[in-house]
Amino acid sequence: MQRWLFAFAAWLVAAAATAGPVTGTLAVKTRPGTTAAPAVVYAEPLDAAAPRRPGSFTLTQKGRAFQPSVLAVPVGSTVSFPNQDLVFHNVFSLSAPEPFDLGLYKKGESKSRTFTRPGLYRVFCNIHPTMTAFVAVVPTPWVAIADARGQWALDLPAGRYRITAVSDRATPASIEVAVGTSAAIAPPLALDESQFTPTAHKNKFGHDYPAAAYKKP
Ligand SMILES: [Cu+2]
Repeated sequence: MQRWLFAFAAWLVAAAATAGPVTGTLAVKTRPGTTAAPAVVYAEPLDAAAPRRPGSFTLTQKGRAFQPSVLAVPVGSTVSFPNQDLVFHNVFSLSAPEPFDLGLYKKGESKSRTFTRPGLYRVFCNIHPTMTAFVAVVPTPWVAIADARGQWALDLPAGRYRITAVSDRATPASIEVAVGTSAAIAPPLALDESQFTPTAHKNKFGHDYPAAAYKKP
């Protein structure tokens, strides 16, 4: 019996180890003359709870921009926001479920935020309205950003998954996929950004930025 159990356990490990990457394509419908926003793709297991694997990530403030502009992290992760500019910056988000404000800070300083709940966070600076970032906090460790051609890949253990794509210009779209012990190709995903209208966001108090804030330095 014990030997059988051992053999079964070894098979499970082998199955997990040999499950190949799941790849797929994401098509994005855009408004004429625009390019698609970077899209986040993540996989949630359907037959078990997703393991919790938080990590440490960095979203730099440089050249009066957040770099990268899109970040995808597993829930529980900590994101640092170092200021590498000569001017002061602020970091805030009014997005549910956990809006936050890291205050004002200068070059060489960094503040961080631990995201304890999944959500799609639009991140801004209260001084510079052109600074925008999108942080997707997802309830699973399996997350990627699709490349410019819409290709994505996730290394998933065998099992069934819901795979979701989302960007800050489109509502999420999902498919389901069963992963065996070899590489798999997922059904195509599609996002519709065509209804997205760019609008000026509000400052951290919910007010318009002063006109002077939009002027180049
Ligand atoms: Cu700023």
